[in-house]
Amino acid sequence: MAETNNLPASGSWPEDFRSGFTSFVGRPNAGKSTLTNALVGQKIAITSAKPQTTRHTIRGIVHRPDAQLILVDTPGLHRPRTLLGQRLNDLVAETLSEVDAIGFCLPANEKIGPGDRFIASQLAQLKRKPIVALVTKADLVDRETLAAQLIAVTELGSENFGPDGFAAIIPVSAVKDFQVEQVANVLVEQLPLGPPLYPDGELTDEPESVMVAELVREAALEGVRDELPHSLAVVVEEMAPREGRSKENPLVDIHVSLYVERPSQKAIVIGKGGARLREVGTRARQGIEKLLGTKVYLDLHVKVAKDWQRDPKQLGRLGF
Ligand SMILES: Nc1nc2c(ncn2[C@@H]2O[C@H](COP(=O)(O)OP(=O)(O)OP(=O)(O)O)[C@@H](O)[C@H]2O)c(=O)[nH]1
Ligand SMILES: [Mg+2]
Repeated sequence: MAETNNLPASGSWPEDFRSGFTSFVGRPNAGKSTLTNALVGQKIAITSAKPQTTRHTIRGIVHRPDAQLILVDTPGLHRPRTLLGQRLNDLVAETLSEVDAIGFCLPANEKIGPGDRFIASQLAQLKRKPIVALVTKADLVDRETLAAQLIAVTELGSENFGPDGFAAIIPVSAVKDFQVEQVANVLVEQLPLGPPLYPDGELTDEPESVMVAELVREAALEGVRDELPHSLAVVVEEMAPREGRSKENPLVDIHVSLYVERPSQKAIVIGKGGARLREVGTRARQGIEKLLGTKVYLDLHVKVAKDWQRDPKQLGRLGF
């Protein structure tokens, strides 16, 4: 939860200051994490073209003169097929019950489908919580398609949330920075009056080790196909400053394990003569050095954890 130190002194924020939590939900790949990053103004959540990229809730904090908006990015909601899928859905349900308002992400370039209706019906059970529809990826469609989608979303709203429907419907493009500010404005309107909950300047409460593991997973997802993305889990085993380095030239040693479900997948991740793993390491290291602001020695190991997505014991060990 929020840190108690470094918070602004009592009374140093305006009387009409608002603060609170909102969460983005939507099908896998709907653009939730990209929008979270755009609002926070920094990459705190990894994104990819593969569905089910996000696997845990990530808090991003938007600081404004009039408000502090805490965004909780969640894994995409879908009908679960594995124990991992079930755990992710449970996590989303728990998050939704705790936030002040919800942003329901519906991509502009995909017709509303059973997956969206499933989510709408789940949201309808949360009584009296403002739900804002965000029509994401608006840059990918022309005006007519966008207009048609806005009408379809309006209908989805009145079907599930009574005649008033959604609290608002906003088309947005996180990639083209179209209406991102407007999304923040509307979400802030839904928040209760209250003091800042996080210290000024803090953009996330994600531990560094988790961000590091996520950057490695993002790099490893790049360019792989089929079922592999779901089979991949990443754990930071050790992270420590190298001893004997000067203050001006520090180095952090990071040892990371990449878990896959089958030996054949291990071969894919490693690549011919280790070429693919080296590429993953290089790409991840760049992101990690930016995050930590120091040079990094990154050591990657690929291991097989047979069918971990379905195995409660292994899921626990991998942090789910
Ligand atoms: N053109 C365009 N692409 C976008 C936009 N927002 C997201 N994308 C792309 O859509 C894909 C999915 O984005 P994510 O933000 O990872 O989606 P997500 O909803 O967090 O996905 P999960 O975590 O898997 O549920 C990525 O390839 C993004 O680059 C947008 O506004 N415009
Ligand atoms: Mg995501």
